[in-house]
Amino acid sequence: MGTSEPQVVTASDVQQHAQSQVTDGFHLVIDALKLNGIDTIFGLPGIPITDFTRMAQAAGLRVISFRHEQNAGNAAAIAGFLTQKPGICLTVSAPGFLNGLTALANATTNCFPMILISGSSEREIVDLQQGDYEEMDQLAIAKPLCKSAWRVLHAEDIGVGIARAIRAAVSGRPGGVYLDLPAKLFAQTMDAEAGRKSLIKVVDPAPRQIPAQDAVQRALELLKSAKRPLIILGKGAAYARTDAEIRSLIEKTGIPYLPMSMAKGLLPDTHEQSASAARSYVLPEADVVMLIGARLNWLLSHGKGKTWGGKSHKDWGGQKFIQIDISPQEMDSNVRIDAPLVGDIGSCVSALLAAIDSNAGSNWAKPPAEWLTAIAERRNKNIAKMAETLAKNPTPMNFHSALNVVRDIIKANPDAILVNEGANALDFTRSIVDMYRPRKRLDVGTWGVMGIGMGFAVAAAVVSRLPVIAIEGDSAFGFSGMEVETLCRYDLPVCVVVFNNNGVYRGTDVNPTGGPDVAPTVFVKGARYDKLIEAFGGVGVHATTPAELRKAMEQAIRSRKPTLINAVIDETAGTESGRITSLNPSAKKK
Ligand code: ADP
Ligand code: TPW
Repeated sequence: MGTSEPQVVTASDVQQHAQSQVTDGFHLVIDALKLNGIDTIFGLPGIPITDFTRMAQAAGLRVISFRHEQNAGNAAAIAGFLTQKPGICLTVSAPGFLNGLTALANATTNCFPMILISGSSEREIVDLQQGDYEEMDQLAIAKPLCKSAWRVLHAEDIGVGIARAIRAAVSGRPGGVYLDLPAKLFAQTMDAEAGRKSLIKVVDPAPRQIPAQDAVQRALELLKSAKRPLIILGKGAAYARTDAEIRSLIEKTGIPYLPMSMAKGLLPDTHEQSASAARSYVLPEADVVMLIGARLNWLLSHGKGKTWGGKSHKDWGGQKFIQIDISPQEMDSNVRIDAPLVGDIGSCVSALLAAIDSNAGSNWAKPPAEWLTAIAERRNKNIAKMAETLAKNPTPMNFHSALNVVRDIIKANPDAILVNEGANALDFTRSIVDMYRPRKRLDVGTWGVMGIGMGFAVAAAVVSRLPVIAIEGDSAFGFSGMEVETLCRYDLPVCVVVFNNNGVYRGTDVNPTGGPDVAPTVFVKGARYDKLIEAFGGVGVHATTPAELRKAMEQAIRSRKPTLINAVIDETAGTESGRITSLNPSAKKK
């Protein structure tokens, strides 16, 4: 704001700070973050944090600026998921804070570790509600939406504040944390040596939680008794980074498994024990189900109802459940958990493997052949049916013919990170595009939230330096589309593919009154999203056939240039809300 000279923090300023006898709030926050291995901040500058962003950059932190705080927040959240370190989002007061809050709440819901740090206005004025610039009691508002929320008022407490924020974000069930830093704090000074001593390097921020032996035995006995066992892997398992142990458990026991969306690739989707293509068969038929880092929420139909073989939507199917989770309170949240195994996934899976070895050695009985054969039959049939659909080449292009290309591109580039949002664009991508490596699929998660696209894409490229492919419904893309400027500004190797079918879900609705407004789900027809990125120097491509899409995606991966492909999809393709049409309430009165 204002018209004063642009401020630049020079290397000599930094050196001066290092040598000076006093330090201040700005530098203590930066030093505390650095001391704890945090190297990147995602944010958006303004009063009172503009200088902070300059100083952080000068001090060697990577500061990635966004065009809207929600995208910076989503970036921080997914950086947390990908690195097991809390992702940091930095915002200005009131409106900036609120813009970041959706991402904080979403991170908490998804168990992603992140810290939202917001500058805030003067406490005395806020508390007396005297109308300060961007006045808001941010701490009170953040509290119900995250794991913990704190405010630091004194420079000497910054070390403790950052340490607690880090611990809260990554220990136990990971989640979002809010840290309120009033403007006045940044300018407070203190003796540099005392300041240095006040900082805390957090020791063992996410302590292992070793499961009790009797809980391990209970789980093992239940698993052994199973005639039709099934393992479900969730994104907690992907987050835990115990890929080898999980693979070993699955292969040693021979139990078929289902990966939840963001657990795809933990084992390659082409693994012979994957039951993904027989999901609707295995859920109701399984007799013992072991959940590893997955909750029995709506995404798993709450563990009951017809999906699980129950008679009506509230009836249990009669399965017995083993659940591995770090949160003891997760147990019995929807149905009875017969063998809760509480601890971190690494420790739990290792303990199970050790118990299997000492119980059965190499003689662990694989599941009965009838179960495996029945699954294989369904799976092969469904895969063959899908192959037929994918081989078709209709005009205009539809989701299947376009995703057949994406499927090949990911197969050829298994290290690329796939970001995915939309309704049909999400559901079809999840089921058609096989993943081969862990933590390569990032999507709308537990809430099914639109708007994660460009924030996730930026963070994935920044923390991994790997190519990123974002498959976006045209509506979904709109929530964060302005960040294509951010992709270009940082020259990130991101290829955005907008599946453009002229609207939310589809582009075919009509206004029943015949009036001039289009229907609520319809967008401008034939929009050219590719032109958006060209405005910022990126590569824009208009693709109307699978061949054009393939050529453009291959080129994007090769060049590593920020690219946006406007992939024109049949506007009649797709269904209302994708796979979850039934969640729409139906009107009793037509
Ligand atoms: P999905 O959506 O893939 O089914 P969820 O987000 O519902 O997965 O579940 C993830 C679960 O993983 C949460 O219940 C969380 O407590 C758990 N979790 C996360 N990290 C760990 C870990 N390191 N050890 C054990 N459980 C974990
Ligand atoms: C924050 C509701 C779910 S899916 C979707 C919306 C608006 C967009 C679907 O259209 P799109 O995909 O992206 O063009 P496709 O392939 O079906 O054509 N606001 C938020 N989150 C959600 N989930 C919605 C609205 C919604």
